[in-house]
This record gives sequence, structure tokens and C-alpha cells, in this order.
Amino acid sequence: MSAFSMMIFSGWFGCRTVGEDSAVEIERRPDDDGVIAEPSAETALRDIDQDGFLEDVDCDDWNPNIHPDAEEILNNKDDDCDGFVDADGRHGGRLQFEAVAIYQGEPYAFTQVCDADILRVRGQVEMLVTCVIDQTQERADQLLGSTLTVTANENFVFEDNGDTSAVFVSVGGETEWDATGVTNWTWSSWEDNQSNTLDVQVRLDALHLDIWINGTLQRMAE
Ligand SMILES: [Ca+2]
Ligand SMILES: [Ca+2]
Ligand SMILES: [Ca+2]
Repeated sequence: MSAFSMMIFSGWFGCRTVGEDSAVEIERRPDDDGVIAEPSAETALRDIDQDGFLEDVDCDDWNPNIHPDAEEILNNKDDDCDGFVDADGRHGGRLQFEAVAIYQGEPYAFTQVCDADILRVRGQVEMLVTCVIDQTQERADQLLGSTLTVTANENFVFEDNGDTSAVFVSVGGETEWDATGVTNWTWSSWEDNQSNTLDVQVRLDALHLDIWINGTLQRMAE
């Protein structure tokens, strides 16, 4: 092969090589883009606990007693998959307030309607009752003050009733006082009808003062 022929052959071979590389590169580009994804495998929903509810709606697919049609019971679990554990949630409304106070040996009775707010989260309860005292009641200003506040909190889960200490204060009357008492409340109404209401019974005892707070609160929208 002459030197000239070698140049032509080399030149032709070189061009051929580059051409092949380019062609390969161009041909691979669409694949590299990965635009055409493989069809995803069928992800069949399972019903692991065989309770009739698939795992996408069954909030505990390992427990056949927990599903959207289950009954919510006091067990520290969200049995019916509505996002609320037992009677959890914020409950609000108005409660009836009655009090008897002894002043200089004389009993005085008071009635009142008070605003109430109870927040229950996984069994832990915080309660706030605020009573703006009706000052037309005899000696109300002296014995109850202008605003009476009851606060309580308790961490209980399974019990359907509980005792807890409460703090209640009177603000602004001639006689101001701080005291502690005991609250009792019940979840019985909620258990009976699984409604969004909650019975509340609070009893506070202090020196020369007894207070009862009763009523039903409504679960508030989140
Ligand atoms: Ca299931
Ligand atoms: Ca629930
Ligand atoms: Ca429950």
C-alpha cells in the first residue's frame, strides 16, 4: 500500500470510527432519557387482617377489630379510623354551675352558666371553665368574685371516669381566694351513644364553698 493509499485508508477508517461512535451516541440518547417508563407492577391492595377493609382505608390492617365500621370504645385506640382516639378532641359549650358558700354562718346558693373547653388528646385531658359571675346574686361579689376560673388536667386513658385535682380561682371580688378541689367527670354518655358529646361532672370542695359543674359539651370541629 502506498503512503497515499495509507492516508486514504486511515482517513476513511478514522472517519468511519468517529461516525460509528456518533451514531451509537445518537441512537442511545432516547433510551438514556428514560421517557418511556416501564409500566409499574400491579400494586394490589391487601387486607392483611381479613376484616373486609383494604389497607388503604384500614388504619390498622394488622388488627381485625380496627376498621372504619368498628365501634369506637375506650381502649386508647382509634377503632373506627376517624382520626380520633376514643373521645379525643376539643369539646366546648356551656355548663351549669351551682355553688353553695357559707359566709358568717349563713349559706348562700348561686347558679350560673359557664363557658367550658375540654381538650382530650390520647386520654390526656385539659379543662378550662370560665364563669363570669352574675353579680345580682346576693353576696356573689364577696364570695365568688367577678370571674371564676376552674382548670384541671388529668392523664388517664382507659378509665371511664377519673378524679383529678383542680385549681379554681376567684378574681376581682371583695374576697379573693385560691383553692384546690377535686373534679369527677364521666365519659359515660359518649360510650353510650358514640356521639360527639361529652358529659362533664365536676365537683369542687373548698373551705366554706362547694361547687358543682354539670353539662354536656359538643365536640368542636378541628
Ligand atoms: Ca383489613
Ligand atoms: Ca376513632
Ligand atoms: Ca378507641
